[in-house]
Amino acid sequence: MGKKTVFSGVQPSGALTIGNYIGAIKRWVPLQEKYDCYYSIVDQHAITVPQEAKDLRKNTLDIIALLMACGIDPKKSTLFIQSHVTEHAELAWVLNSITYMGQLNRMTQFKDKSKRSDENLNAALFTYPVLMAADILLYKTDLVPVGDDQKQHLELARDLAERFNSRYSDTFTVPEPLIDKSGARIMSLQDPTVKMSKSDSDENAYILILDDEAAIKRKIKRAVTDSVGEIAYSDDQPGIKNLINIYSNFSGDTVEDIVQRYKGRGYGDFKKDLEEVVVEALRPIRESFEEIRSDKSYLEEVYREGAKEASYSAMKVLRKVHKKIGFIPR
Ligand code: AQP
Repeated sequence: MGKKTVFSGVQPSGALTIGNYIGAIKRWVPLQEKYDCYYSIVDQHAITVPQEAKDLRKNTLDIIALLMACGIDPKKSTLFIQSHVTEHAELAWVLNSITYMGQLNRMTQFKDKSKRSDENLNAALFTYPVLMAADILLYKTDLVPVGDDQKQHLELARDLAERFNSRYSDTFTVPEPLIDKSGARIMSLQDPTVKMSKSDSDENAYILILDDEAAIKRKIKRAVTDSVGEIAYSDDQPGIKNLINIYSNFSGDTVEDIVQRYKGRGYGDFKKDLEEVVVEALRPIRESFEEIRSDKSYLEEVYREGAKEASYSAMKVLRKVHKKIGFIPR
């Protein structure tokens, strides 16, 4: 039995936040030891909301370097840019033909995002989950590390795989979610009822993985808390709860230990220590990022090699799909 396959992606729709780090990248690193991992910078997903070309270019390259700085090793995993592997868009088209409009209408992320950007509403935002299904199914993915927000999309990928398999015979692996019980959802520092998002218009709402020391400290100081004045891990204090989650994830200390340690102490004390914890945890990542990002030819080699590897697997699956649906082989 070979290793199981894992697929996950991150959108270059901005610079990555500590939410992306805690909820995704940090989890991806240990998976490399056990699974055959495909990690993609999903630029085709990013254009479902308007992007400036120069920013998209920069974010894509930054993210490749950042993933490596966080511990994604291109020798262990296949690290690639989605648009370099044309099979993603090709399979998405085929999958579109077996996706019901009603299914896409029910997607909560579409409903949320369409509310946010009314005038820019485009068809790609609507069919985004179909492209995501293609991303996953192209590599015969067994496991997809998903957060709560992506569960519905993975369900669609499973549904489309099963529908195709029963219509045309066994072709796709039906993927399973890889749920991490410890991974907390990191919330906005300005409104702890919504998730921390890299495309938030308020830069105080998020901490970027590459923020410098001064920015990290400033943002933590300004983070919204409450008037209770007690460090407790409670849904009634969502701001403090979120900061405890961040503390715990970066320090490795348990929530219980943290709450115990700060019993009877004020928010100022806690925030000051949190600043140090975050600054020190991100420092080595930022230093390693600078080194990798400055070596343009190495970066190129990594994403070209990654695309070659990914294409090799993707092509085999796509060929099979085309044959089954009756397309004439090239
Ligand atoms: N706040 C978060 N807490 C925990 N996990 C998070 N992720 C994102 N934000 C948080 C996880 O990061 C992975 C990559 O996400 P993505 O870039 O594909 O898009 P996203 O989930 O839509 O992230 P953003 O930052 O909110 O991007 P924008 O603002 O462009 O929409 C995913 O596994 C996600 O769960």
